[in-house]
Amino acid sequence: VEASVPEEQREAWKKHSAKEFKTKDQFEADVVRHIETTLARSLFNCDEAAAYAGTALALRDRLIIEWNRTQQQQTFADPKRVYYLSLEFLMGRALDNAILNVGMKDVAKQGLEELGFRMEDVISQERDAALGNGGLGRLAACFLDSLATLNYPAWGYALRYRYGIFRQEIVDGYQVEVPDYWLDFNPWEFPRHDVTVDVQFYGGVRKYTDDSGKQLSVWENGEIVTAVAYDAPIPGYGTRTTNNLRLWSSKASHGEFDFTKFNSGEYEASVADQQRAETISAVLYPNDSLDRGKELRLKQQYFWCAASLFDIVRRFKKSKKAWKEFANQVAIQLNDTHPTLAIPELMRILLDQEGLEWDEAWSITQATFGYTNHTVMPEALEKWSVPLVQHLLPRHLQIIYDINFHFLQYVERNFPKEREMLSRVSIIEESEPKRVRMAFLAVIGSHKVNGVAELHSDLVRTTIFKDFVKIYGPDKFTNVTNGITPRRWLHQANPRLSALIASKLGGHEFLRDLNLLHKVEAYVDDEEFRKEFRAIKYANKVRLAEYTKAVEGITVNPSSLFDIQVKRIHEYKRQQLNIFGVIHRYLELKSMSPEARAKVQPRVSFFGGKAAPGYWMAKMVIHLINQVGKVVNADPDIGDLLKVVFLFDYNVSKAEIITPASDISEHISTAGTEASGTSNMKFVLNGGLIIGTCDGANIEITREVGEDNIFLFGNLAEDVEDLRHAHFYGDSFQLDPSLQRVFDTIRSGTFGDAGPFSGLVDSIVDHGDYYLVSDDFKSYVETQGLIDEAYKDQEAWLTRTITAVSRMGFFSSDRCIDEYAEMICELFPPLAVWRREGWF
Ligand code: GL2
Repeated sequence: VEASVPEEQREAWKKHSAKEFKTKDQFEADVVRHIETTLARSLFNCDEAAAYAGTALALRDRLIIEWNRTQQQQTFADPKRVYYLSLEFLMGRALDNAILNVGMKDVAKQGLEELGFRMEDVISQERDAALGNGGLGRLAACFLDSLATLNYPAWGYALRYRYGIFRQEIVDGYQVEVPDYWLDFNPWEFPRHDVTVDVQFYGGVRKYTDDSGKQLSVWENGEIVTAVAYDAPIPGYGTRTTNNLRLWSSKASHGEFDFTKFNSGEYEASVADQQRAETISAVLYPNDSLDRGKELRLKQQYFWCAASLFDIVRRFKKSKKAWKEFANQVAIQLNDTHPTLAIPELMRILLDQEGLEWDEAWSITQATFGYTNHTVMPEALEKWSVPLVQHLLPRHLQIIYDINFHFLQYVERNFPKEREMLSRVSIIEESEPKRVRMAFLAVIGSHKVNGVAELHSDLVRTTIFKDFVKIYGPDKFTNVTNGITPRRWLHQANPRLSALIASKLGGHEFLRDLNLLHKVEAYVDDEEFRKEFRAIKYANKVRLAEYTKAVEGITVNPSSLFDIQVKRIHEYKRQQLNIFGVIHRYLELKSMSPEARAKVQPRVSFFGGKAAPGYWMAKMVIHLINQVGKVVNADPDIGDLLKVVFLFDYNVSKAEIITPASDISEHISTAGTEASGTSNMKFVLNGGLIIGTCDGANIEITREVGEDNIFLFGNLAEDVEDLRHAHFYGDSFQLDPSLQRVFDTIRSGTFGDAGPFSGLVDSIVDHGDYYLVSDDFKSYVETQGLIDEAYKDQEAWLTRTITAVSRMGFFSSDRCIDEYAEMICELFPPLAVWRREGWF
């Protein structure tokens, strides 16, 4: 590797090379220097925001020193790198995590105190980096943490949205969306104005013959938009490895505005081009598990794939290795189908720019890509209209057709008797207009395909990709059950619990090897341990109660059972089932004698989550929750027996407060619809139990913690089809009388104007109840009753929660990342050796 500074001058460099702070004094010096010089403030006008900024900049310096070192080491060693392409990274706050990962928690806490600030206040000044919708984006963020912690040479690639997921406000019980402009001050990113890629759209394809007589294609005369790289350092925990998350921002290729147009007086046109270009990375699409097929979204996808692949190929070419080495050096993991265009894009580079033959280009491509599927729900599976792709990406459409041609030929040869299979597996759906099935393209272009929990991976194999299992054999399809990073979701969110565990296990090693948690089970009968465990849960509930009082103005009693459902609002996740259950509970309470009421277990039902702006049903669920809360919370008969709280603007940093405070959390999707879920893991790890359906990772959580430590209910995935069928064709649709009573109450106007809620009720009563709310209602309510009873025995409950925590080791995202590395990216064994022996 060539250095830009000659040998003789390097001494001065080495002498002055930046050093990371190590002591409290050095930390304070860095913070004060940044506050005084970078921010131009002083001790006379340093508020908490400035203290945050100074602290963040000091930490950033430190991270970037490690980042530089990591990148240099990787450049020299040139190992295989893994690239995680994800349109979403739901990072949350960075400061707390950075302080923790570099092991400077005490230094920073004391240093800030000496400078006159409380660490908690400083940390809470930071805005969340909310470049994602929900689980899929948060999973990507956990993966980055694990990749760095395990010393994998890994990069994340995404878009630098100017607006992340909208902020949610509640006005008159309705969701209102407010733009999330988060870039006012973002100390965590480094603009790399020298790292740019020109990305083409539209234009046409010209065929030509080169000097050797070979037929080639070139894509030309399109519109160019420039991608500019912004880098965010990703520190590993307890290691010096600091990886990179590269976010692309779009800008007009001719700079600020078009001078030719500007000079000829076309002022508006000159700026319009610039704005059009910038629109590409302007905003995150706020749909979770839903495909809307919008042109701008396709533009985002290609823009990001093209820039990322250019960057990856540029890095590979620096090593001067032969193309056949590409897949030994590069593993690209596709986080859902959003980056599937990377497949035809790599083919285009190899064929049109590098002059490779089809077969070689294809085998390189297939060996490079792995594809993770995150849902089997039809409305989420992306299909782009052929005319749209033709218009925007004419060369890619040709390549997709060629891939399809080769693939269908292969199928025809191997399955000559199954002609109907051809149309079923074709990448092109013969609809009007025709559409490109991105999931099929992703399967065909990858060497491994995985689902995200065992049940989900089974469904992937037996439903949406059934034919492909037959074509490629079962080995191509695998499972990697999701996980979460214990650094953020245990140590950061619940420092006291982490400290308690550390006190028994002799240190925090369990944060790097979560399986060590099993040793906690030995303390399940230890009185002192139990006492502290219980006190921690109570303190976490008090914290949430205070938060609820502060932001919602609702008083809740921390001794009540805290029942929490926080996640995106979606019919399949069935928040409607939960709120119908709450209404049922309310009606039961109302009809009870005072003596009976005195025996009831008091409960607070917390909800939180955003609805996609165009998702009417989800918005009405939010409205119903708020309206029910209004009535129930003001009912003097009810008092503390039941409270209903909708926590607005649920996001990652709020999850860190909410998650440790649950007694019970709800993961109650219709069986077979929630691919995995990851908040279920977070809640149990923090000492809460689950009420859930046999869906997604709930099943594996049950396997790990034991059936006694989870509350399962409802129909099984294998029965869902029959039940749906019966709703339409069976004997007349019968509602459980208590659900009928809930609907009657809603219709009677008890919770305000019933009009907005008619869709919710009708979808069940008149439109086939697709999500089986009526089928599962009874068993849901009964199970909630069992929970009330079980909770009364506080000692037994405590035993269950401690036992469950101790058995959660499997759900670390470190375990997932090792599985991906071994099975899919084939980074094993060299990196495993580095990992074990400490690369740095
Ligand atoms: C999701 C699944 O719905 C969710 O169950 C899973 O935990 C995550 C991560 O694998 O992926 N799929 C999806 O499209 N979104 C998810 O959150 N948006």
